[in-house]
Amino acid sequence: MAQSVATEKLKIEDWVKGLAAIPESEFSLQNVQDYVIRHAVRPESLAKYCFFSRGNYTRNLVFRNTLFECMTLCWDIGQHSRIHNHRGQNCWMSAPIGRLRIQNYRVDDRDAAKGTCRIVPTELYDLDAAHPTYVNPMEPVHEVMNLAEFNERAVSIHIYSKPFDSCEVYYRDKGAYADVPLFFTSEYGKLNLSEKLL
Ligand code: 2CO
Ligand code: FE2
Repeated sequence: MAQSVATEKLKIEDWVKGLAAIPESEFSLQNVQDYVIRHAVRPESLAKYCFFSRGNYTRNLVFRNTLFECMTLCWDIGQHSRIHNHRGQNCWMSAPIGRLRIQNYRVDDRDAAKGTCRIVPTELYDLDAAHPTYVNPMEPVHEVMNLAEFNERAVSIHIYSKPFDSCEVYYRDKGAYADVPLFFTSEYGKLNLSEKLL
């Protein structure tokens, strides 16, 4: 995946403003990836959007308009996502703090009536500050892992266009998949009231 050649390090708020200045007609996979490569986020500016939970990785909304949403995901050591898709939306990811491993999957024999499929591991790669990436629209099912062996917390930034609040989760052993809702732990720096961080 692309090598970072970031020339500018911005506070997250300024980084998001720059993204929001890209017109909808130019919000393409390549243009946004170019922006992410050229503009890095200052890790210390993420503090307001960082909440860790022993239970699960947390999702923290930084910005949303009708075109895209931007959030931090905070991964404690050993935490990982479920195997999931992005509802056909584009996704760009960077990790200003720590390192994450990404496993992509191919979906075979999808039977929508039965909710069954077979998922097959394909590409495996790492995400860190020097290596931002985007989800391959041709193979959009993946799993993100902060491996115990990395031995450090990670904070990644995800841009989704357009925003989505549910996704498909794939259960490898059962050969099944289902819709699940997605929730934010915090929004705009404020912990959601229903959230009980462990
Ligand atoms: N898509 C997952 C989420 O929004 C995180 S894995 O990386 O895209 O919770
Ligand atoms: Fe994802």
